[in-house]
Amino acid sequence: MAEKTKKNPQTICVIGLGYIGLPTALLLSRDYDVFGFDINPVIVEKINKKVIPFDEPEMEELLNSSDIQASTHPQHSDIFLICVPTPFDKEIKMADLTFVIKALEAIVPILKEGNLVIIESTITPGTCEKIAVPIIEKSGFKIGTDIYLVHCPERAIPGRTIHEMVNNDRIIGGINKESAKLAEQVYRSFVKGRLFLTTIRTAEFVKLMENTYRDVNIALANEFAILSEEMGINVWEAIRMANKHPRVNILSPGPGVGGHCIAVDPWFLTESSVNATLITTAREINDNMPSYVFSRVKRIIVKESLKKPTITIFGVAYKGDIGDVRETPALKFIRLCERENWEIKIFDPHVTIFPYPLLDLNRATEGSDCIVILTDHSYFKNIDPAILLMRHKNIFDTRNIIEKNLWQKAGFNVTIIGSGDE
Ligand code: SAJ
Repeated sequence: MAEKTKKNPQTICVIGLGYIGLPTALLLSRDYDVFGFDINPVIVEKINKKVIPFDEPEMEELLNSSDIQASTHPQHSDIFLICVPTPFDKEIKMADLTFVIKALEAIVPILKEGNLVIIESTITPGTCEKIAVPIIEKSGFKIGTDIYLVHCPERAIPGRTIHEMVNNDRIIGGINKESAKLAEQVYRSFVKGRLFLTTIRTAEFVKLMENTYRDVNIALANEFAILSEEMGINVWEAIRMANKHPRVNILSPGPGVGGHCIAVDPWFLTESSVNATLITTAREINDNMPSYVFSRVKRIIVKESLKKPTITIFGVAYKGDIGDVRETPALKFIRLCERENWEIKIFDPHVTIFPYPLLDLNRATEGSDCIVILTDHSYFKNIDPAILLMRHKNIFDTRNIIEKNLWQKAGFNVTIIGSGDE
């Protein structure tokens, strides 16, 4: 570790330099000497060469002005901050805590009395007490008196990560009050939002509640869209009207829920309980949306008698104006189209890496029979439909982002999910 030169004399080792760990490490490095540890040598090399491994507003400037050092090994420090991913085991619908466990095991040999260990990774309630404490105590130190332990779940939305890390309120759950108080000082160095201290198990639960709340509400919007189609009602107009009520705020329907959090975290609550029926149902509704979209597109294909159709997908990112494709609902939609032997062409102005070829706008639309909008990228709002050389002019919009009249004037048969006009 470099000689201590910062406002705060303590050193911090951030474990996991991904979407959360790296920006957090960079923010902390303004006041602390920060050391980054990641098992991926490519990420480590990039950081040490001042190359951002993924794009986020303000990240490049922060990295350039930071003196953070990264390595594939952990370093003796006063504070350890664990930001590794918690993948989801799809087969058994359970959190896979392997990375969190490995991160804890990696620091056990280098722990010193007085160290603070903070886990930011999303975990199932009880993980800190049942899994983290026994691992840490293998060091011979006692939790709560020799080593302090905290869970402080991350709360930053991709696309606004730095802004939210600085401005959002945070929940700090301590194994005891002393632990929470120590972590409070660390977060105070860069968080302008309020810091709320609670128990470690409550903090674990709160994180899952937040993402589950959003998932359930998106499922409700999706179910409203499906019902409105059955009833010949425009769901978008209906939601606008319902949201005029002072205590109603219905979210937007779409092609399903993606991202590494909302599409995953609710399952962490259902894994050990048979009583999470609403949460399970919401997950199933959202997971079924790509199939529902597929059935709607199929209806267009059949109605138009299109043989061997070519489908153009606008947007494979899991949400608008970002290039992140983790858990994207687009993948399931593509697989369903493939099973029908439809030709698929993809255009996404933000995504650079995807398991299927990405084309430019012209090549993706030339000779196509139907455009399907899966992501609400602002770019799609400004496309001039008159210049597209389609074989058949159909468009299905799952995000309600195009200007219907404009596309109709250009000769397109326009269908918007939940618009109830069929
Ligand atoms: N979506 C809809 N309709 C909506 C809103 C979202 O279909 O009305 C879809 C999006 O298109 C996307 C998915 O839901 O596929 C999730 O997107 P999101 O913007 O709701 O959330 P994430 O996954 O990008 O980030 C969430 C945030 N959690 C909450 O808002 C409660 C963020 O604050 C968390 O930090 C993040 O999860 C995380 O890392 O846990």
